[in-house]
Amino acid sequence: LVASMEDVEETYIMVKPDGVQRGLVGEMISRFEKKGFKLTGLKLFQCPQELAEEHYKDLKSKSFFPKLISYITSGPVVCMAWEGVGVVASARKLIGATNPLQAEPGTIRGDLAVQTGRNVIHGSDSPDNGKREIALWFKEGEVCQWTSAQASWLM
Ligand code: 3AN
Repeated sequence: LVASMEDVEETYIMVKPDGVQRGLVGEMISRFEKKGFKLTGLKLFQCPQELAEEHYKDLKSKSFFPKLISYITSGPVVCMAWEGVGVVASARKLIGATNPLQAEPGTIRGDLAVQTGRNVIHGSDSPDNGKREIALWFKEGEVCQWTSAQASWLM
């Protein structure tokens, strides 16, 4: 069963500073790999203030915005681009609810986090935002296209 290229989406996934500091990077990458998605971009990165503000610009009016910006810039993050059929919604399911106490066991936040303000990972909420965020966090040449050995039977 070969999916049409039109069904292939891309999403921006980011291990937040608490995930890096707690040594959870491998665990989180592993969940997306095992699911069967394709990693097309990966880097450890200290996020500058302006980029954090641009990324979260829709939340600018929220009371927690300053705390959110200082959290995201408090240490390095791991930036990832993932590709696959239905990857945007599926990644959100793998990640779980924004409030980790409401996230189902088995999800990343449900298994690994407690506080909304320290919820270890970000995932784009729509295909359009996936494209926008990958363009925001990666420079040209940092996202790679490659053919997975699994492609012929999984995709
Ligand atoms: P999600 O990351 O699940 O898409 P959004 O887009 O509603 O959730 O919120 C973006 C980020 O803002 C969250 N990941 C979280 O870090 C932070 N955030 C959202 N709501 C709160 C809140 N009530 N208090 C503190 N931080 C929040």
